[in-house]
Amino acid sequence: MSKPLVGIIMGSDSDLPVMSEAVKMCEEFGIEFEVSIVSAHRTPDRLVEYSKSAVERGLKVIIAGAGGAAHLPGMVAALTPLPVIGVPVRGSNLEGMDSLLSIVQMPGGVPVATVAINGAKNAGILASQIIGSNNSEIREKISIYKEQMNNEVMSKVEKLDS
Ligand code: RP5
Repeated sequence: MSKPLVGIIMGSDSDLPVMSEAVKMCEEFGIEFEVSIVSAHRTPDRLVEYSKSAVERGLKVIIAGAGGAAHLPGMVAALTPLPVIGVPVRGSNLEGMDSLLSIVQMPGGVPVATVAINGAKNAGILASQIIGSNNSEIREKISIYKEQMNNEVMSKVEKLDS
């Protein structure tokens, strides 16, 4: 097994059902990844350690998901030069809007590529595309994935039109 290229982290194990969609996409494109719980508020020292060691451990992209006062993706982005993809996880009270706004509204200079509420699938695809920008085999898998999506929709169009 080679070293993980994508780090998939989340604030709580309660985020796992959502974040597992990112795991699935990394698996689909054959990308090595690691999954862990890192909480900005409950394990702040771990957050710093994880973010600061990410480059030397060989990670290329970090996907960070959190709900509520979702400070995890932004804090990771503040602590690493790697690209960070933020996943707002829908909590029980504010339908995920709290999480979305906590993640998306970053100050200039510290970007987090924010996907939709519970959009972990797209986070996994985007991370794969970033890895694929420097790897033709992965790029090819992404092209095939897009072609399959196109074909699925076109077969529905043809059925409706006939
Ligand atoms: C956030 O608080 C986590 O990312 C999670 O979405 C939310 C609730 O966490 P638990 O109370 O379920 O552990 O930090």
